[in-house]
Amino acid sequence: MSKFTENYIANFMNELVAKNPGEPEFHQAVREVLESVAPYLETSPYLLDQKIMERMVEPERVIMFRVPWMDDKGEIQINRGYRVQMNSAIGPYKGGIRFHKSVNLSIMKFLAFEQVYKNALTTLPMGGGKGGSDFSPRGKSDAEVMRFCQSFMTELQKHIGPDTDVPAGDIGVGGREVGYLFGQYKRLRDEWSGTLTGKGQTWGGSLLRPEATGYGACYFAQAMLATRGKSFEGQTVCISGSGNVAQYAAQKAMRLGAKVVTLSDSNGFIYDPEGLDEEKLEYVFTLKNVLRGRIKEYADKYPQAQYFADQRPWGIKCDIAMPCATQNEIDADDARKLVENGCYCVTEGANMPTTPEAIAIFQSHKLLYSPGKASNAGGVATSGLEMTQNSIRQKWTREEVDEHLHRIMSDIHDACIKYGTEEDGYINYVKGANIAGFLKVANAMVEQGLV
Ligand code: NDP
Ligand code: 2IT
Repeated sequence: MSKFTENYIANFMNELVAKNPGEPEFHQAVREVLESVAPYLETSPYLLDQKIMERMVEPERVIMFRVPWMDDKGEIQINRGYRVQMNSAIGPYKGGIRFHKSVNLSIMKFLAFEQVYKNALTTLPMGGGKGGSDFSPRGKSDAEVMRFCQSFMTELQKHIGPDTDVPAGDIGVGGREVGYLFGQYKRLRDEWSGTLTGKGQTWGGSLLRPEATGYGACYFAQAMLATRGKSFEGQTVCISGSGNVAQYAAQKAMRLGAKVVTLSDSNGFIYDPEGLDEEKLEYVFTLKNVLRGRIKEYADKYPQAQYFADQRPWGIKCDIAMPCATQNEIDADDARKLVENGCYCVTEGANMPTTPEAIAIFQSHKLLYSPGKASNAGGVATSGLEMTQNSIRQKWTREEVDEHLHRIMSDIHDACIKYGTEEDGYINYVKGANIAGFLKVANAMVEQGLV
């Protein structure tokens, strides 16, 4: 790295931290992009003069609002709602909504920032945004979740629309929540439009949207593995999380011939040395999506599996790791364990699950390592396909959607190779994804003038 680039990054980060204090996740996400993009900027004084990176880290708009609701006991509850509309250069703001007790402005901004580059990589015309609340649906009744969603949407609906901003799911927001949010939106606006994605199959949802993030991550992993003449066949896979992304990553990896041996939640993980099969996975779907239970119960049902409380799955020997739970869930110690145990491919289903120190370990050991903004883009891409279907008032078949999804993941992989291949032939997927996403958005911003 040249002295110029080093100074540029240092000054940029000092200003960013001073201007956005107390937002460590946002700082982390920006630094990662900046480290990829700054050397490129040095060769492009025009983009430097245009202050494109400085503009990109300033959200176009941040909406923060009170969400009052009443619980089943008649007690008043107050949560905080957010929508960060980060960048609309290449299309309407697009990105999920997260309901989790840890949600704060830093997490919203890091997710919205990553979403801008991810959406650009999908090849579809979508800008980047993210929203959510510090409300946790866990342990709440359906009626409480509905009342919360209705209160949340009563405010949010003022700021979104099919050509303005199109939210979807993320942690804590699945089919049930999208349903309640959409119902309230439709009632207040008196319009039926594709303003949310991840909708139900009978009311505008795209086939394969529930599966898309996990499946897309596996398609991306297939492309990564193919660069080394490998495939999922016969490989042992560790997956974290047991929600939407983890469930479908497990299903696809398994169907591609892999042995999936772990799943987790925020209380611990299960290790099934025999691997998941269709029946066990069906149980996980029911346990998590219908009974809303905990992954611990898997080990009660299948005694050959072990449950490890308060631990993450990265100490289990595997060939391929797919973090599909949350940010910063693989730290340097976890990374060292994975490398020591022979893991050679890490494909992120979650957003920013690997700390910078852990990424450095993977890359120095030349692992196949892909950042979420590349490998989990299948979810938002299929949301984009849902928007298209809603606009043209059609519903595509599963095969049609799957074909688009395959093509998009393969195009993202090609973009990573184009911008991320290093002199020794190693594909730096972080660099490739960041530069490819950045260039598309940067050029659109330049062409649209100083807005
Ligand atoms: P879900 O709510 O369906 O599942 C989340 C899973 O992760 C649960 O098993 C949850 O366990 C676990 N988890 C959540 N927070 C933590 C935590 N702090 N520590 C440990 N485990 C945790 O969410 P999704 O599957 O949709 O999302 C998972 C990841 O994928 C997130 O990073 C999300 O941003 C990303 N993503 C999601 C997409 C989508 O289409 N849904 C698209 C692209 C990325 P518990 O029940 O204990 O909370
Ligand atoms: O992080 C993500 O890409 C998502 N949560 C999906 C967003 C979307 O609009 O489908």
